Amino acid sequence: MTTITLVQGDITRESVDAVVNAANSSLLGGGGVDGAIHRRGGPAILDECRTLRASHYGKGLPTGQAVATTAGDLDARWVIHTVGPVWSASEDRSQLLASCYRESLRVADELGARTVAFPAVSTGIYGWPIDDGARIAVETVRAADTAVEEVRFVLFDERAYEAFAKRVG
Ligand code: AR6
Repeated sequence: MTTITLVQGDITRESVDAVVNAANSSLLGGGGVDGAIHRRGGPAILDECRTLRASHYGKGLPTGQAVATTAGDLDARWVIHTVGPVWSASEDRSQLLASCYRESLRVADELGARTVAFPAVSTGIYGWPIDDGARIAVETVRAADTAVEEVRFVLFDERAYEAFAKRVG
């Protein structure tokens, strides 16, 4: 049974087994959560991302998939990088967003992670509306078959926190 908890704050400050990064397919960094994780986690994370690009992910990590690296200086054992879809008003990409949560939990299970912190994937730079992003996140985690004991959603601002609180109930 997975417990869902909600926290408002900066995901890079959390103590968990695995922190999920809202990455892009290059795996080489960016803004938002991605920028914060690489800043606070230090260069070891980028080193492993470069190694992944040079081996399994020559074309980058596809949208909806997830891959783990060290967490560097973060208070965690692993960072699980996932690539959310860019929001589109004309095309339904919900399955890709759900896949980010499912695949991240699958990777967490492979690692043996029991506590996992997630940001609200795609709801920042990628433009996904927060209410719908929260719905997909919570529904997907609830439906997941995983040994992860705690999924902690770490929401940056009050609006995002409230959107998740409404879904978790
Ligand atoms: N801790 C927790 N949540 C945060 C933090 C933080 N430190 N910083 C931002 N958020 P985003 P995306 C919230 O933009 O939409 C990057 O350039 C933010 O308010 O980080 O998936 C990547 O390299 C929002 O609710 O990720 C990609 O190119 C949520 O986290 C692209 O952005 C996700 O916002 C990915 O865009």
